[in-house]
Amino acid sequence: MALPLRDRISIVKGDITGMQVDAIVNAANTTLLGGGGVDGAIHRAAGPGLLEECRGLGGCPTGEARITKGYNLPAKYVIHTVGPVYRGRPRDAAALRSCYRHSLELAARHGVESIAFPAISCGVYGYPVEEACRIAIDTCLDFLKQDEGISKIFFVLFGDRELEAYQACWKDVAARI
Ligand code: AR6
Repeated sequence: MALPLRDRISIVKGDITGMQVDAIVNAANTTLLGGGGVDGAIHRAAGPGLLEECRGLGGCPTGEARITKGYNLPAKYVIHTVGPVYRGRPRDAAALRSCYRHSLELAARHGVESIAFPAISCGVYGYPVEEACRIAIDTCLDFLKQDEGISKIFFVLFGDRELEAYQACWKDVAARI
């Protein structure tokens, strides 16, 4: 039987590249050819095979997701998604929601049971973490309600500010489920 909904989401501090999960999500750009932030960290830890496979994907539009193998990472897969550059428009929120949904759909199609997300768009792309984490948590929770294949979602936060924002939001949401 599936875990209760509230036990299927965990918020942790750390480096996503070390996560022992079936899939980690990369906050990439539309080229999928690497960059700074979490994207750089994932490519460094995975090794050159990841960039090689990414070259064959031909990029990815904002709000969509693509899957590759994990190479030298503990995770079997990397799901690359492209978050919006934040400009405060309603379509930024829609694009961010779409990143989480597409990543989860792709994960489910590959039999992923555990998945870890970074704070997509909350670094270079400038999305305010207090707004982004609400979208992340709500979208993931909605997905878990209708899909029992993914048993566990981790939100892996690098900085204290992001961690505190996610924890506060999760406390609020979890009290109502
Ligand atoms: N583990 C977990 N989180 C991390 C790690 C890590 N190892 N490193 C950074 N973060 P960003 P974006 C956090 O800028 O805003 C890249 O160059 C970081 O503290 O990585 O979606 C891409 O190629 C922040 O909270 O991604 C794109 O061009 C969060 O990850 C662009 O940046 C996301 O920050 C994408 O920008």
